[in-house]
Amino acid sequence: MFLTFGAPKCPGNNNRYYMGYVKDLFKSTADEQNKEIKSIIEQHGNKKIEDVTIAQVYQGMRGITGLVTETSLLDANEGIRFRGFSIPELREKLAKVPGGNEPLPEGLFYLMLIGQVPTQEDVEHISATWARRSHVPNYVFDVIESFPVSAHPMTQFTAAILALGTESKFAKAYNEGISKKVHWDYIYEDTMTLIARLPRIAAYIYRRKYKNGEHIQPDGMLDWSGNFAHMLGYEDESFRELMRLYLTIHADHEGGNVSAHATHLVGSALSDPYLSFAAGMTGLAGPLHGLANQEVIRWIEEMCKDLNSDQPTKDQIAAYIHKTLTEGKVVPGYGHAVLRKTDPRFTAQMEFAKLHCPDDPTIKTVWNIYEVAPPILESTGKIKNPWPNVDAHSGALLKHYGLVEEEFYTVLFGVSRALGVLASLCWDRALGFPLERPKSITTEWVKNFIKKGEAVS
Ligand code: CMX
Repeated sequence: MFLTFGAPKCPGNNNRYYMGYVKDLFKSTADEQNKEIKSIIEQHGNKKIEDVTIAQVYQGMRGITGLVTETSLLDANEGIRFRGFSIPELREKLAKVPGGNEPLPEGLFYLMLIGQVPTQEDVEHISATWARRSHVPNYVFDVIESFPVSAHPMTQFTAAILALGTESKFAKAYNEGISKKVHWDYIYEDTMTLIARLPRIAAYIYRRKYKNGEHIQPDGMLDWSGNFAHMLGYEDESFRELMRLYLTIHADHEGGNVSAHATHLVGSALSDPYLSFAAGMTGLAGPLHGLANQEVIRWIEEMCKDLNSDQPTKDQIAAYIHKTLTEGKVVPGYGHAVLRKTDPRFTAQMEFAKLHCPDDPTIKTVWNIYEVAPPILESTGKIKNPWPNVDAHSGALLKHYGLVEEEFYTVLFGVSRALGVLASLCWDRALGFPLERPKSITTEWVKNFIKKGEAVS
């Protein structure tokens, strides 16, 4: 049993932990931030951060600073920091279950939302709130059931999120004509409900597709990740610990990645959080982004099949990497648009594996790839980051515990990603960020621009 805090106390009794205090705290924090941002724009709004090159405009806007995301910041060499805290720091500072070693993602959500490390009571309050809101209406299951079982889990997941959106408090209130000043309130309410319900939806898809539709009822006394592991059908405490770590480290990676950016962009049109998050999930389902976790394990399994070995040698792995590159394919799990070093999310999973399952053959293969791949990728001369990203390790760990259905892996990523992108959506509305609408140009425009420049010089 995890929850020791019980029902949140009521307002007016002088206790900080009254029902709804997190929302009030969020609002007062955001009001302060809003004042500061207004004064920054007033005093420094005309200062230039950087110039943009023609190459950047053509090549996926790499390196262009174009949006504010308060929840986390990515450094190319050091990796992600959530509100200033690195992953090793989060593992140390965030609340855990009694006797546990891994941080509870509820704590990370609080940190991203409020900007302060939560107390144990704060974390238990979030856990209790999500447990209370976790009931998924039957029509959402009907939508999932309407898909062929063969449908990709990310397709079922996204459709279920859209179905759940018929309950959006924001959409309803907006239709009734609310003031812009209270948008954040309804976005916050939808956020809490949506996050609370995602594990049940994801577990339903998993059990339907892979376990003959034998569903497992939630256990409201468990933490968010523990209950998710339980509903998936994994009762091993060390798997629950893996889920706590997994759902923490995948939660956020600043604002420019496809899932975060898509959620933010769609949210800027005042689409409700369900629509916005579904957009993020359709982006996460791409193989260059979240689906890479599925691709990694497939690539390893194909290599093993090709070589007729469950633990290929380093020379064999090197040859297979060369073969993959020669065939014009990517080596999944390697490279990154921003990072230029080993992803600390990879390292955190490696540390977990060293402690819990160091002799697993697939995990050993992941570690051998880590030794062999970077110099080969670097030698191509074009791959900017030859180091592993988060997806290079996650599948092998899941497989170790028996969660071998790799098509489902991106759904796990998605459940976690909700924490970051929806906390950010709350911030977007609390700060009153406007509709996002960058300028695009044509190649004709670029050619004229070059001509004009040449004429002047
Ligand atoms: N294997 C083979 N080629 C790779 C590569 C890899 N792992 N990583 C980059 N490249 C190639 C690119 O395809 C590009 O080739 P072209 O010039 O022929 O188009 C070239 O190297 C330069 O790319 P880059 O600037 O280093 O990388 P990008 O910022 O364009 O792309 C990413 C980043 C992640 C899409 C890319 O590294 C990749 O495809 N990696 C494999 C897929 C993957 O692991 N994705 C997960 C990322 C993490 C996540 O979002 O979950």
